[in-house]
Amino acid sequence: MGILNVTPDSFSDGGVFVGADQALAHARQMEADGAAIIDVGGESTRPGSRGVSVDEELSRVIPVLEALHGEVSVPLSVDTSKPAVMRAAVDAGAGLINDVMALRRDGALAAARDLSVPVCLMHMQGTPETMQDKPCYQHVVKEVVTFLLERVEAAEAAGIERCNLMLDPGFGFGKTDPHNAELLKGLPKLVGHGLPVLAGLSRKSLVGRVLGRAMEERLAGSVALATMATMHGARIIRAHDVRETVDAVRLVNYVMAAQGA
Ligand code: 9MG
Repeated sequence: MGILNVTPDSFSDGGVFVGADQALAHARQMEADGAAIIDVGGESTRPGSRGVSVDEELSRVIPVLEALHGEVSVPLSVDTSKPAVMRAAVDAGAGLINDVMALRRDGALAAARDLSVPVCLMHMQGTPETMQDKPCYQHVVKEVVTFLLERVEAAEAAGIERCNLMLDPGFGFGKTDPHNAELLKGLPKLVGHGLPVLAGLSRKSLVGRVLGRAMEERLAGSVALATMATMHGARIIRAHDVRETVDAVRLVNYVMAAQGA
């Protein structure tokens, strides 16, 4: 899943891809590099960020989805937790919803049910503005798995088909570095519940803090973590550096599938 942030303050793109033309060029490059999904987001969810209004988010995301629709052949995903944005985005060509709030906003379950597209349910403790203040868990893996299974139950109760759900532990969303490490080691416990698991570790603070790397120096660390997530069963890797990440995932898959010579 290639990341296409269309926010002026985005986590690592710094607003470079804000215009629809630049967004299309970047999406085409990610597709050529092997992305199977392009995830378009108009609201930053980096630690400390504040939300934007529905109108602001719509004005960022919809022109980009319209520009991409029919021009790239891989499915488009919309990274949003707002029901109105979900509805308009699917209307504009998005075929997947990536919700960092796991459909907890009012009206989000109903929107996802009506739209009948696949949804990624992500775990987050707190909100982006405050989530890194004091993340706290007794058993991070158990708590994240329990939360996600409860969201699956809520989604199914609302009429969303189980086959349309995927799960994401939300690396960096209300987690310390040790929490993120535990979650990555414990990923098979989430994978074991049978739904596809998405992992997003690309350029995250974990890489920066552990290795002492600035944002633009996190490629090797991000690919290492993507490799580990794939080996632990993640089926979708959300990444900025698509070509390098796809190479790593393809090699893991090759080695895992190889039979004894
Ligand atoms: C929008 N966004 C930022 N980081 C993410 C992650 O790790 N997973 C998902 N699903 N979305 C993310």
